[in-house]
Amino acid sequence: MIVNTELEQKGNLFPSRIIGYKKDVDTLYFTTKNNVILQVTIVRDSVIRFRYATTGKFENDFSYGITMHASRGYSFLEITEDDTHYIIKTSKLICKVEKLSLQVSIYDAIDLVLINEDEIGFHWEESYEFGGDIVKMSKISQKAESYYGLGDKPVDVNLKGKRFENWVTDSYAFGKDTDPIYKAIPFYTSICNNKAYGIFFDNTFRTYFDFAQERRNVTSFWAQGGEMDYYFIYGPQMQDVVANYTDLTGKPHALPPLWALGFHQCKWSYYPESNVKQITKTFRDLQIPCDAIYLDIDYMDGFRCFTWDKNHFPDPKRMVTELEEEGFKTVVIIDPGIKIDLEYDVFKEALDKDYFCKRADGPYMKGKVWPGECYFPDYTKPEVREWWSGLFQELIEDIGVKGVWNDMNEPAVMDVPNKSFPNDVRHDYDGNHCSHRKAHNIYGMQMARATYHGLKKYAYPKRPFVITRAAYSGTQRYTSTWMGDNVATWEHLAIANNQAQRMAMSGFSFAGSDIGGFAEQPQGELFARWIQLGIFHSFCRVHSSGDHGDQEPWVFGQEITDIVRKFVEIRYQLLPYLYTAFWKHINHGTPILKSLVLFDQEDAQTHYRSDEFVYGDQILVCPIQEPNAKGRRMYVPRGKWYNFWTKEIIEGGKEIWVDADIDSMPIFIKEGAVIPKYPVQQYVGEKNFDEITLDVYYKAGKEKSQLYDDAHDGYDYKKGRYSLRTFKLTGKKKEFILTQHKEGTFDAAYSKFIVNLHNLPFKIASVQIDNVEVELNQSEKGESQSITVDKEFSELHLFAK
Ligand code: MIG
Repeated sequence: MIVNTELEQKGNLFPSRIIGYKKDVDTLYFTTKNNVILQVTIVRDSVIRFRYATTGKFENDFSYGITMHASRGYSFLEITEDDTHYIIKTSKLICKVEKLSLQVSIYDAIDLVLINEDEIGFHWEESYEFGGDIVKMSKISQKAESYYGLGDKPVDVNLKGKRFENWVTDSYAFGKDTDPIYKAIPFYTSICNNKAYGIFFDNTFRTYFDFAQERRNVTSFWAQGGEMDYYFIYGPQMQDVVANYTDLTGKPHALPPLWALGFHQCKWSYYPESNVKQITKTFRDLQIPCDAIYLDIDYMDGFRCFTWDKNHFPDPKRMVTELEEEGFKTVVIIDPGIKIDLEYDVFKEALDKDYFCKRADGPYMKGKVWPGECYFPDYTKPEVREWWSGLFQELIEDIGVKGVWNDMNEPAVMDVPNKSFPNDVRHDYDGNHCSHRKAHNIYGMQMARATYHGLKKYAYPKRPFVITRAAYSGTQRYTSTWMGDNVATWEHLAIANNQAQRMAMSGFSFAGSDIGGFAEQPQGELFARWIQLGIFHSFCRVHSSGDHGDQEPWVFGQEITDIVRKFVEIRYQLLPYLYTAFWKHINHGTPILKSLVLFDQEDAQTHYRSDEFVYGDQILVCPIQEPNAKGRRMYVPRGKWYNFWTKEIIEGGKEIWVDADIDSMPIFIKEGAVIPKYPVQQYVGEKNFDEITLDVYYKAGKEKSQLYDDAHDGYDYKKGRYSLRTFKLTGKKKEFILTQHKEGTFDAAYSKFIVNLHNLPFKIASVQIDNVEVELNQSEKGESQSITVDKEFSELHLFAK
């Protein structure tokens, strides 16, 4: 047992020895002599929840982070005890609880290797000011241990040696290492000795994480209130840790409509209507694909939510309909602050129904935002969320707006030092009444949730699309997100790259940055390089503050315009690949972007790589993050990869130089991959094409690829109206086989396959489709051969002479 007098002197309290033990099905309770209770719940064989009470009693068990759909159940559970410990065994883990100190250590149940152990473990400090405790946990950090996750932190991928704070904050023009910023995702993954585990500290108060910063051998996390309540998630693969965390906190409730994965154009602000129309027309004139146009706060009447400035937008419904006819979806911003104005029906109704947040002693929470003095709905109250959802009826059902963008929901308040509500503001917290200290980090999440339910209802039978700025763990169930107010600098391009990767490994895959930078004006070169990165983020939107000049693809001259078009076209061609990755994400919790460490944790070289990432499962990307570059050095993970442009094959596991002039970037395709491609369209659904391209990257051996498809909107896919094609490739010296297994009842418009075969080691002499010899319908291009299969097939068999 550790007796730490120094810590005691600082006012810390510690559990004493265990005097009671009780088991209730999947939950164990250990009670100490000084009335501390440790509750251990076996969620799954590899997921254990630890929860501590210091007063002999737990709070009501309620969480916004954990989804009701989380998987539960284990295959094995055995509890034994010896002189010093209680020993809990599942099929994956052994957890020992020390009788004298309540300290926990966790081992792999199969090879008995220690995965994680408490240093001091749980301890706390009583909070005189607010009551309750400051709850703390300290764990041993092993020498080679690395740490990843925590959402949007603008730092390199590996968190070791750093300390962080989680408190969602409006952070205009944040920079590298600014902390905290917009999101609070108190979840990290650790890797040590090739075993990965994760910790999700489900506490919505201001939380802190220290990854061996203060003390080299200790990692700790603590919160300014609430309970020590964390989930230990074992891999040993990082991919499984992230998937299990995503299972706990939830996957997106539905696939996004495919248009939401297209290219989006935004600015603060496009108005009046003629300006909006001129922007959308230029996209079509220049043939740069685009699916969505955004209206920022100036579309409203005096920034009153759910109103329109009729001078600038005389007939919103007509405009939205006309935009839709040109293939543009309209997305509008909605902020939480409601203007104090008794003539304004939204304000009046919320006031009458008592929906606004109040201070501790009863006055309303008044704060200044864009509309001037505002009150703020308490989205933590179910009735208020229900009301808020209802407000979207006209916008969505009648006017035809397709997406809603929730901003300022940290909540941001202007002209006050802490940029937000004061601590004493009261919240319903779904019946668990509390102060803003507890509700702050989930306020924006609950707003986005209410918005999502409104859109879901009124967009039906179409799918909703929501974007939020503030988020807590679990927000990914309802909405996409962006990184907030970044800056048009090269450093910010690298930050955006890191943030998107980090969000993906934190369970939030539907994310992207303001392409080109929000504050300040990018040079054409920076804009082009940012587009190149942005097409590989699931949310792909250009946005800027607009006060430094224009930021549309064509404002930087012909050369840049052509480069932007070229890359946006690649995004549109790869839409079926991205859609498939999204499908894997919502079904299996697989992150859409994979940092190299997540892709191949066994290779220690990947543990500190920040720039390169794998998009989906098979495309390796590395953005150029410096001016005047003709290429860059990058690490290629193990295995063989094709250069996307030259089709040259590279053996990975090493750093290489890659040429990439301004019109190119390093992109590699995994050997054996079958990459599906749609034809270029100016917007999703523009063309009703009858053929799809399969880019096949030959491999001597076997490889599996998948292609998911459905109607691209609506919910029929949930009833089986989807198609999941599994391709299995077998490459031999003089023979090549591609089998296709199709699942689901959806029939796509295409039934023709253009199969491009890269690096096939022989010249095709004959072709069999489903065991029947067919006439050779073939063309050649450099090293690549191409054949067209004009029907659905189960097996394509190619032979050399
Ligand atoms: O105080 O609505 O991050 O994307 O354009 C600024 C205006 C408010 C901040 C958002 C930004 C948006 C801007 N908003």
